[in-house]
Amino acid sequence: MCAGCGSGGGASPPAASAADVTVTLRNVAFNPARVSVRAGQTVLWRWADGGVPHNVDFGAVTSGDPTTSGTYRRTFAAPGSFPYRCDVHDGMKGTVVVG
Ligand SMILES: [Cu+2]
Repeated sequence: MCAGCGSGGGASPPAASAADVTVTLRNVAFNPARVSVRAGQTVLWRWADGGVPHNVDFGAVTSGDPTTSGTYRRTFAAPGSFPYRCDVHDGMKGTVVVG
């Protein structure tokens, strides 16, 4: 335990909790761009592209403003195909397929 550590540098949250699939944001791309999960499972996006800002934008749901670090997770309750993009980079797209 480290009671005095305070909020720290924001490198990574403690105990990056259960994600079923991880997508890494690197080289101005979502890696992998297409992932498949089952309904009720969680996708974790992890920023790892140095100083290049990205976000995850599903339209109605987004990770927020573009950022250069951190994580975002979303749990998909219903089956379907959910395309998303990065608001900063036109060609940076991904899809979550929920079966
Ligand atoms: Cu981007």
